[in-house]
Amino acid sequence: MQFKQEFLDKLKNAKKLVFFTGAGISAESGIATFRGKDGIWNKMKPEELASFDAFMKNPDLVWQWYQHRREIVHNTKPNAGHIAIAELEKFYDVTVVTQNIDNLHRRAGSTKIFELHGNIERNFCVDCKTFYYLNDLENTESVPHCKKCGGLIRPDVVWFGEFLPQDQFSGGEKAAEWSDLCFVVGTSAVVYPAAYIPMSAKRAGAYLVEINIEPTELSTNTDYSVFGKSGEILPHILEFIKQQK
Ligand code: BJW
Ligand code: ZN
Repeated sequence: MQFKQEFLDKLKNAKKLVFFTGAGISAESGIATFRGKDGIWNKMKPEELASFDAFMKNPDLVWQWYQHRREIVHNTKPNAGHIAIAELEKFYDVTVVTQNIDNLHRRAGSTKIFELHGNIERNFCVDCKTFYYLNDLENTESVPHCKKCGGLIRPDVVWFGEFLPQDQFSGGEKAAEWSDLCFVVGTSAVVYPAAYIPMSAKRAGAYLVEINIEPTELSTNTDYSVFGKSGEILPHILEFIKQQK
């Protein structure tokens, strides 16, 4: 695989890398993306599943949808893209800033991760905010209730109209601004405020590299766009670095 020389030179001299990732990086693990031909939002309406109003209107339906997605996540594994990012920690200071809730970066071995849209493994009570992991819950076929106050338990993910966890967003934004190279991998970059992060990185001087199977909203603003599957491209980048060091 041939990469642009300017990119390879930046990579050779870089110390801090940020990977800003979206659903596309997990596509090769068999997890559906949101938009595009086979995207989740083609079959389901986001306003009926991914908002607090939707949850309060039909908590069992929303809970069961997340249970179904948890099963998919539990039955899959990180792919070559996740693993290459984790291995790059041997050569660089690497931070992952992910919009994904699927835990696959952690399972691949990445150690510095900011999760902008929460984590499917965690849940909390909408009333008293007590956290629950799945093992803490007995009946998970219908929406569970809080052991302390009886409130509804929801997944700890960020739905439309909700604020992102402030520490995760500001930590991710700072890492991106301090990075030498910011890779934007497998995201349509249309959901805000997350999509501000790559632009903040570029404004602060980072070299912006996109890896996607097709052009996105961001493509006209990147320094380099590499089109192809992240599970194929990222291992090539790792190989190049291994040969240099
Ligand atoms: C591959 C590949 C391979 C495939 N290799 N690549 C109008 C303008 C601007 C903003 C807004 C607006 N109206 C509303 C808003 C705000 C809204 C928003 O941004 N909406 C836009 C969609 C218009 N944002 C919010 O509501 C956010 N909160 C907020 O703004 O708070 C402030 C506020 C508070 C109170 C009142 C008002 C405002 C919250 C956003 C939360 C997003 N939540 C979700 C669900 C998370 C939980 C769950 O998973 O169920 O997050 S939605 C969904 O989209 C999910 C994702 O993280 C997010 C981003 O999607 P992503 O990852 O980019 O996936 P795709 O499918 O879009 O793209 C996949 C890409 O991969 C594609 O490009 C493929 O080509 C590529 N690909 N295979 C490489 N093998
Ligand atoms: Zn409670």
